[in-house]
Amino acid sequence: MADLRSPDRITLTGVTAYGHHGVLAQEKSEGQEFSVDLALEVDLSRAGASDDLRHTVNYAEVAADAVTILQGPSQDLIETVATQIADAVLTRPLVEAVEVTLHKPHAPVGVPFSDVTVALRRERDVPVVIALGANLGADPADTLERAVERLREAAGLRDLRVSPLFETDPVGGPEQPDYTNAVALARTSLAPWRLLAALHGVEAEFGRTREVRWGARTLDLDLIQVGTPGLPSEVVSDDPELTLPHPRAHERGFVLVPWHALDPAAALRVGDRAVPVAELLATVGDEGVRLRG
Ligand code: A4P
Ligand code: MG
Repeated sequence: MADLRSPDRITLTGVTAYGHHGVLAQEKSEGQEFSVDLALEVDLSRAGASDDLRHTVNYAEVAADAVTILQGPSQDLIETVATQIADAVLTRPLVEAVEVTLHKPHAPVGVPFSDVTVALRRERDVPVVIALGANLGADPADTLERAVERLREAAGLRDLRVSPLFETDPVGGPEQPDYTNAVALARTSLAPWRLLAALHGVEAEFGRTREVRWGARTLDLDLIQVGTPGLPSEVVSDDPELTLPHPRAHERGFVLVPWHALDPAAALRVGDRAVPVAELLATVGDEGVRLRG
């Protein structure tokens, strides 16, 4: 598989706070100083071009989160504290991985020493829902099947599962052929923005081969949902370049029917509610959406 790790990093070293972590009663009652070093793997190319703080990770907020955990409820092990810090950093959607090094320089070691640390690396791992559609080219069903294979490779998707293919009446737009649609579920470590770029890359690969002949794109890959509604992994965005959840998914049979076929327990955020896809489907109906024979 292609190496999709971002080469860019934000590092923050020596974030210090007084905490009460340790196995001994004295450590819990009196406390001591802890410090943490963080290395965040974040693609910085967009922020580098836009000069916009929303396109990167605010390191002041990350530092504040780390201090809150260092000062927070007492844990016996610094392994636990380091893991809590990693989990908190990874709730930021642009962070694809984080290395945490936690220092406890005054630990009760019993011999002269200068420092003790634990270091760990954790990757982002969130569920994603992708809708696939095609209505041009010699064989749209074959396009979708090959596109799924490219997604696995080019977008670094794990645990990829794909719905059956459906033939669907076109919704909106000019007069055009029927679509073939499917929905894929997977897990990814990519930030949503980088996943969308990977989807566009796969679209372009398929578009290029058909462009001359048909003069139109043959493959549409939409990001429907990132994370689980209501959980810290959920990403909600009103950025027009990447709106999450997809603003039209909840009213589209050609997304809801394949999604429900693949995951009958799925839910989609609509406004401030996580609504079962089955419930949305009951409203929208499955007219114009036929399982491909
Ligand atoms: N964009 C913003 N949010 C997202 C997101 N969550 N996922 C931006 C993907 N893209 C998102 O999309 C245009 C721009 O939307 C992108 O540059 C991206 O930054 P596009 O895929 O290039 O263009 P599009 O698909 O023609 O536009 P749009 O508005 O996304 O159209 P839809 O809503 O995807 O509709 N009928 C049937 N039966 N089956 C279909 O699959 N598809 C469409 C296209 C219409 N009717 C259909 C079907
Ligand atoms: Mg689209």
